[in-house]
Amino acid sequence: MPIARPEPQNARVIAHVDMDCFYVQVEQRKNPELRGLPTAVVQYNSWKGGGLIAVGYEARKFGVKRSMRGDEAKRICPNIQLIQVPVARGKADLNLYRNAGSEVVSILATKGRCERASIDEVYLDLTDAAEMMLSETPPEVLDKIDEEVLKSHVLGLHVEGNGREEKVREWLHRSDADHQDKLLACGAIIVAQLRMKVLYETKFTCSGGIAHNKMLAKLASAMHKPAQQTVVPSSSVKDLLASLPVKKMKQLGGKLGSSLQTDLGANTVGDLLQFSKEKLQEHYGVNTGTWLWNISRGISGDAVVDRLLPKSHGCGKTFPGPQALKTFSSVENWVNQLCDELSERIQSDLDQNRRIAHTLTLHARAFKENDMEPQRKFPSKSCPLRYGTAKIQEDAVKLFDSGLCDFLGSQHIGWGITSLSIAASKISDLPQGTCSILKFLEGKIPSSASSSGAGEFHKESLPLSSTDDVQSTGCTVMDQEVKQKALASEVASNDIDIKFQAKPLKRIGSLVEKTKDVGKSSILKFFQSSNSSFHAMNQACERFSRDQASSSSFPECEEHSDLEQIDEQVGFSEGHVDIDGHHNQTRNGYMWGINMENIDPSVLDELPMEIQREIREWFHPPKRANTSRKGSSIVHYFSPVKKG
Ligand code: DCP
Repeated sequence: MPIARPEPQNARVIAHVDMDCFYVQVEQRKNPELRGLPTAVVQYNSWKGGGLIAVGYEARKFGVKRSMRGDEAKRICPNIQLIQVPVARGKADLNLYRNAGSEVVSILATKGRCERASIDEVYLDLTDAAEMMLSETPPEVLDKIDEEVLKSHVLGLHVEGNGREEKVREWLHRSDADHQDKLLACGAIIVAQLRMKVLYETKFTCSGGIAHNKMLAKLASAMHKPAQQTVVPSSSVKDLLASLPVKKMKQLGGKLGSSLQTDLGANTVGDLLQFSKEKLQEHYGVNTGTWLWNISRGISGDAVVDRLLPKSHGCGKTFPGPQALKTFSSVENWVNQLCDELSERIQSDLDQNRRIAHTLTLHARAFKENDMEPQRKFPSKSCPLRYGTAKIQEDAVKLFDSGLCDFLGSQHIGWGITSLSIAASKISDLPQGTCSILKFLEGKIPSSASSSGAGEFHKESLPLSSTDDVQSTGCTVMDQEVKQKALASEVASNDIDIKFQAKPLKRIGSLVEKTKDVGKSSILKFFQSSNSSFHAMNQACERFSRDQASSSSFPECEEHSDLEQIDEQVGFSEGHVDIDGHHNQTRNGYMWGINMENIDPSVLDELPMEIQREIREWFHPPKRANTSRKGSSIVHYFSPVKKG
């Protein structure tokens, strides 16, 4: 469901940058002989020449489209070069493209807040950079303006013949322009510079949209491709939306857009202008009605969220036509393969970025033979995510079983699976201190244990090291803006089951007991002794406070009708319930269901003062505590250098 957010009072400069025919460019950089040739990237599945997933602009001139298969593309463009996506584990391996996307993001992120919205697109908030340029070197005083800036398309600027660059130069130089337009002019210069830097450093071209909000910037970036940029001054918004088909607007591609067409007779976004806010609210509820009223006027207050990494990891595989999976063992085989990849990716996210995923979701498309209820969809299922490939596989198979049960209902008939995907979502940062304490505990484990058991412990127990709940940190992973492309499936669940975390910590305890010096350690005993304290400290370490904990051996499932709906839930987890079923209050002594006063002080006394202080701050944070500050004493104290 879209969220109605008013625009902030001060004008912003927002850019949307989208790579051009991205996978094709990546392949052309890898193999420069392909440059200039009509090229497309095809899926792993080679049926009818493989489905096209990216089409280069040279091939588009021949009418080749993404919806085609390779054979058809060859018919209309015989010289087309069809490149198959890299393959691993019997399916497409997108790492090459993901990494290429990261290269671009690291360049774009240098000028302002940057939100990676998909594998090949980002939003940038360039307000500060534009304001600074305006106060130091406003465009009107610039003698020389780069050609790339002059090639910009400025909506509403009427240009005939070849005079566009001159017109754009005049527009940029206008001293009588209002502050908003002057900011956009600065934005256009900054985006052109960034795009050139991307080209210079990565050899990739991209296109950009520059406007006062994300919605308009995204619309604009797609208007002139490849390797161009489009600016949307406020005065042009009305005309832009007047002709924009509702279905082209983000969030209106589905049922809501269809309802606008059939129930209100609104075919373009501009058509909505004729309806009062009250009328739209009456039809679609207060929030959606307000949002519709806003967007028809080009109003959208969505912020650019500071996020350079994906907000979830997903991988999937389709099994079209005769390839449909019809037995449990074939499904299990593929679920295992997907889990293997997912596990590798979340582990590397953890290692490289110190981020941890909390929720595992399985989604499938299925059919029944002689179906009596063809509308019934295979429900998406979620459960708390446990680290370790075998555990993810085990849980994913159970999620599938559960989904299939619901899908079949009481019917005992044949079935087939035409697509499977799994995703790890609800990703949050690992707090520095927590990780270091776990490392510290690990460091106390004798080396014989660490070569076998400790490795396992490390993997299994890492989910314990979660950070704050999303709301209390204002964590950015919950933002709504992610295109559902190859980067990730967007899924969420609120349930985190503490039982999954208990085992690894117990294992730490038993391993630790084997060591002489650590056996005495009361902080370690603390972890293993008191059950309630154990849970509490467990949560203190993890901050995994979530709705309910289940004691069954089967992961608590959540059902979602479709991934879009799941995405909408992200970021709206309500008040949390601790493991005892009590509502947690955030950032106080009871945050994790434990009162600091209940901890035997000697438990902490063994640790150096700075570490004690940091742990105490977890329970009694100072008013402006900054738990993620750099140079955390815990991190320094237990840094790997000291460990040995
Ligand atoms: N992609 C995919 N499957 C899809 C859509 C896209 O695998 N159904 C991949 C291939 C694309 C990349 O994501 O190269 C980016 O998708 P875009 O929609 O941005 O399209 P392109 O970058 O290919 O082309 P354009 O220049 O039109 O943006």
